Amino acid sequence: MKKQILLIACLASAGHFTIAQKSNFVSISQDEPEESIIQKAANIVPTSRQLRWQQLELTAFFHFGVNTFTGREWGDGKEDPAIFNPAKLNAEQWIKTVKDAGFRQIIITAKHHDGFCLWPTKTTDHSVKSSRWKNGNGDVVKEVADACKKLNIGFGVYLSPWDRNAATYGSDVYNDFFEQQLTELLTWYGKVDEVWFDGANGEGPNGKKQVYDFDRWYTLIRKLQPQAVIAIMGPDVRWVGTETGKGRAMEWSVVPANNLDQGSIAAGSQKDLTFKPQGDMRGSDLGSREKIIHAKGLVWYPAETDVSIRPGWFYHADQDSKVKTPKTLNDIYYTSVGMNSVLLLNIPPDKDGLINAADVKNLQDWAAMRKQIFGTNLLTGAAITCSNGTGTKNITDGRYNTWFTTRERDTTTTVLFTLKKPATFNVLSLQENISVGQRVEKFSAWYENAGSWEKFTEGTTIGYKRLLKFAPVTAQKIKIEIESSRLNPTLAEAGLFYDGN
Ligand code: FUL
Repeated sequence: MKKQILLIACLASAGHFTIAQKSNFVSISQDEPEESIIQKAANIVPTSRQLRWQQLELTAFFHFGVNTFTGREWGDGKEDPAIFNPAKLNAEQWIKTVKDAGFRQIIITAKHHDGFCLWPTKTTDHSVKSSRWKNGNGDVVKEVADACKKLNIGFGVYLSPWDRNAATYGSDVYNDFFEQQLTELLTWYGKVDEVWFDGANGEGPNGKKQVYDFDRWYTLIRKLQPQAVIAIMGPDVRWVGTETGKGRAMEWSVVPANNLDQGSIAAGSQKDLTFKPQGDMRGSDLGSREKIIHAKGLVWYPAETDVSIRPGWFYHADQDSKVKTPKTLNDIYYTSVGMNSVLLLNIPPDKDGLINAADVKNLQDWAAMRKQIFGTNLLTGAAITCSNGTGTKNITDGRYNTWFTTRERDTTTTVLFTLKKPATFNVLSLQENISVGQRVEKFSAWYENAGSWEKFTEGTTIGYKRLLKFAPVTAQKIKIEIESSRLNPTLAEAGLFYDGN
């Protein structure tokens, strides 16, 4: 609870907590009627940093460090820094590879649990300074940050609070040491767009555990890089709860604020559990009416789905044949981006300091597959009608910021599309305009078949994006029914596509 209060104070001090109706947090009084709680939930909106982040859709993770050279997944902090020698390192190749595949932001593991720093930190010698790479004069973080700037994509850092090398781990001094590392990363490399903390909290070299001072670190990030989202062990972005690439079919970005307790996030962050029916942040339902009506507060806290393109987070040569196929990556796209979350796909550079050819090829083929599927919206050019809506034409223009809604407080609607000629499709894409809130609770999609309407798919939440795949349908008349919404529903985009893979 203490953490919760501090967290809210942190958001408030950052200037993103207003008492106006439109904010990313509301509190709820004890005897508040259900209707009022639902109205409040429908009016919670992302902060500008959260909105920017959600619209990225695809972000890339680069796990790189001493583990790349030892073949381990978790180093013990006793590695000789000399082993780090990515002789052909070319950060532009990393960034170009992911940018060409549609990624719009990256996160580099500046320090993993082994404590080895990829930048020449002043806090420890356990870093690139003591490696053979560039005779100790190199800086991986700088090369990556510069490449991001040059190719114009977002830049983020992963800094592991768990440090198996730092002698001070397990004492207050470690929190100062960590703050200094964070300060270097946030002041030496220009703009930082995401800071990623995981919850691992194991023992340090002296067998002690650390009490992390997250609140102090959040304040520092807000001060030095106010546009950066703080992810996972942080207030802006929530871990979806698995590392499988599969999100929730019903994914609410508005959740009870009591869920933000950092302790329960930490407890689950190392585990790949299937969603539990209720309880902590890993349940299958975090934000339905039943969940929010007993909350003390509600907050915009969207999901990020992290998964590796390989079985491991770090590069291992014997996994070159196990790189996820374009089809598997595409399935993950449906269950992450298509389930109202951002995909954080890990693509680990190899010992040479390059993205391996196997990963490059599958990323290129997956990007081509997405272009082929989503390049043609079969609803484009259709006649659109809706008895209680406004501006329906805007929902197939490919622009997120033009949108449709119903008359105020109309919480159901039917949008009818008449195509110029029949088309065959098996994917439906819907997007709400989340800049006014997430509202839709239930929808269905129908096609006209010889004079009668048949349902071809349905769902609960939409959020930023919902993708649904179903058996192919050929039709000329299609209707989307919003059956339940917390307030007048919005649609920013609607699309029908054909995925032949
Ligand atoms: C976890 C870590 O323990 C893994 O090594 C990896 O970095 C993953 C993304 O987060 O918490």
